[in-house]
Amino acid sequence: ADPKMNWWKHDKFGMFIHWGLYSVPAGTYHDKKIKGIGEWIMNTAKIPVAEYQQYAKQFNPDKYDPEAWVRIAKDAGMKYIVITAKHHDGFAMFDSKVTDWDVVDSSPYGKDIIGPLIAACHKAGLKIGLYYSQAQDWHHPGGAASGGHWDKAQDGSFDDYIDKISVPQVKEILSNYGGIDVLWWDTPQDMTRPRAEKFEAVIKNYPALITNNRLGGGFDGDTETPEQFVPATGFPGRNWESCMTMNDTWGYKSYDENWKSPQTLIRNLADVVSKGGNMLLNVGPNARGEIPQPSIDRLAAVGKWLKVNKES
Ligand code: FUL
Repeated sequence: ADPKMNWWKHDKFGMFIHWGLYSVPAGTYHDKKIKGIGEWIMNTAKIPVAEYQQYAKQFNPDKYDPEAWVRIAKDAGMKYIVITAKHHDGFAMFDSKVTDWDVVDSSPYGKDIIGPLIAACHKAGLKIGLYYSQAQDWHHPGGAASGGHWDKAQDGSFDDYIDKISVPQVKEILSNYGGIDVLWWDTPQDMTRPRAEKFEAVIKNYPALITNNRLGGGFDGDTETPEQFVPATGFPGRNWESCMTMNDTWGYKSYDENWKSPQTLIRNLADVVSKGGNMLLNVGPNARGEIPQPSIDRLAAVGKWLKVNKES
């Protein structure tokens, strides 16, 4: 057993946060409700890069209160948080030096989102992980896109994108703050071994860092990542973490009210833990920086159940 996994195996329950510019359209584009998960709206609706860029000008989360988020997680019995530092739309929620496509340079908010959440987690004794979309990037030229590019502005060399945007940004998020516990890769489209090795070379400098199995290029990482399900028999011999939504989207959609009941969420948590896994349960804050009330209510119910059953 790998000692760096000790806290993770003990802690079992974390909060996933999908937050980015997609919280501005919130599932609607040109007055049309766009089907599917909210953070994919740019791809699903084939929104041109220049048009999607306009959402940045509307991103000004006046209600963002990372300490309140951490309290909500803690009261739910969660011990760690994983937040999207950059999702597939390529928009960095931190101050990146290798692009202006980030919250500090391109939004009226003009401040780092990630740093204050890391600080709040550290202060409260929660572990913190960063999600980073290393392959898909629908903004920077050359970035991968599921289904292919739909705008000429996206064309370019994937290797240049890896070398000039993706790898440098991974270096940034790991070195800017310190104390990052998890790096959560996603959708390894076109990730060959030589490409993945460039990321491996960076994370080697962080021996305590836990990474998932989504880097690609044949690297297993530390954890399996069943998405939206509980594997019947777990993953014998592997650490694993089910990630799940409370409604039908990761990123905020204003009209998705298909909430799972607290009973279902508690049963899923017990199911996962009984099979030896972790649960990463998602919230999708809105563009003002609020976690939707139905999510808050459900997390409170889970926390109450854990307390009654003497969680420690
Ligand atoms: C998927 C992504 O494409 C979704 O947008 C979401 O982030 C989920 C957790 O992973 O593969």
